[in-house]
Amino acid sequence: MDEFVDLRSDTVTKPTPGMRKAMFEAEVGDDVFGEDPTINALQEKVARILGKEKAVFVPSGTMANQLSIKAHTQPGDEVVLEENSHAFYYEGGAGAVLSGVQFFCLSGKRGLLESSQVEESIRPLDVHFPVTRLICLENTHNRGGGTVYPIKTLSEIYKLAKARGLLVHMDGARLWNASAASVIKPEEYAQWTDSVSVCLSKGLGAPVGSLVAGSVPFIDRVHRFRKMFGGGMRQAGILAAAGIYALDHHLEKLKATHDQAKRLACFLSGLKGVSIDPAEVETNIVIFDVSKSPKKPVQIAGELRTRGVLILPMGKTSIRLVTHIDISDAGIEQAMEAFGQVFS
Ligand code: TLP
Repeated sequence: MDEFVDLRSDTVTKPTPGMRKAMFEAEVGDDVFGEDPTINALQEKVARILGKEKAVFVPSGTMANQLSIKAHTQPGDEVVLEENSHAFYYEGGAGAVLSGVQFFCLSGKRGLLESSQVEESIRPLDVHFPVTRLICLENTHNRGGGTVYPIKTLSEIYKLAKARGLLVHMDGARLWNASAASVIKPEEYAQWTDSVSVCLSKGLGAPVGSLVAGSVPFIDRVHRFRKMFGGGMRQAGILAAAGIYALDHHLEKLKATHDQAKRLACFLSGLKGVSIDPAEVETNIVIFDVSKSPKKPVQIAGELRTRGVLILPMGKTSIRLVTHIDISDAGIEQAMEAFGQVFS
């Protein structure tokens, strides 16, 4: 087998020669002293793209979410989010440990919440209840299948939040994908948030890095907690250079990865034992159900691996595929051939 077609995640991309050159040539300094010119340039660039006052570079999407929760809340506050959101489902209970917050989980439609649901979750002012403080939304929604929030819903939730004195954080790990799919600029999405986190290491192809953006006082708090959580880095301009390169050269490639996902979904919808509606695939994530297949996801993953295709089982009956900029059209062909054989 030459090389695997790796559809497990868009985190698996490797830095391109152009990106490595930019990293090699990056000017660096000690970022804990605020002296890394490349990090400063990335932070300014991302703040500009998101239409926020300030942004700060952090090691991961998980840290970006958790720092945002920490900086927005006090221990004992309640955070409203969707039950399949990354900040709740995949971050090891960090909100409880690091910020002492309680989560109020709502069930979204393919991960997306409506403002009426959010409204119902807001606690009355009463000594029996925790204080509702923060709403976290994920755009695109990973476990929802790469779903894109309608901008109208975001504006409704934000207006509700402001009317009730609440804050809104957006986990925009894949905000770039939402933007590529909807042709709505990242700053238009970000205007309906108090803070937004974005990732450079998924979809965009950089090896490491996320940013949190928001108001100056908020980012100053995030910056303080970043140091406290051990996320202060030194000559990390090498990493920031990869991020700048990714924003300059890879954003435009995302749409093609969405087309690949749609192609895979259309093909899968014709296979026996697979349930998926290709019309629901909006970005680069394809989640399909195999409960009608005699094979379990783990067995399917094993059979695909022997055919050079890597995928991720998601629970007992679903499988997730994620397309990304390191997958060629020949790779998509190879994957379809392998799926055809496994589900024959
Ligand atoms: N998602 C990863 C896994 O952790 C599941 C993936 O392969 O999709 N927010 C969202 C919406 C994410 O999908 C992820 C990563 C994160 C945050 C966390 O980012 P990192 O891995 O940088 O901590």
